[in-house]
Amino acid sequence: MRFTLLASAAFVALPLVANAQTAVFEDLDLDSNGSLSYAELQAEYPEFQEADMALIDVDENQMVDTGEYLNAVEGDVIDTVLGAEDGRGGESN
Ligand SMILES: [Ca+2]
Ligand SMILES: [Ca+2]
Repeated sequence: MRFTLLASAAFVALPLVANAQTAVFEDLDLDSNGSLSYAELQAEYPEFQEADMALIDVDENQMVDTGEYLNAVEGDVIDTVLGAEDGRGGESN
């Protein structure tokens, strides 16, 4: 019984991670237009530079859509750009 519960937890874990990231995306999307502008990213991550957009904005339309954001998260691009996984609500500086 215990093994069954563990296996079930493993199966639901991945979708939950994706859902959590999608929730973060929606949180960042201040005007709810389905994509993140540089201003919206910078509002959440003050250390985010305009040049960093090129690392995330794969199709170079100056907007980060859900797929680009999830790719950046999964590829640790966000972590690399921001220098920390937990970049939210930093009190330094
Ligand atoms: Ca937006
Ligand atoms: Ca884009």
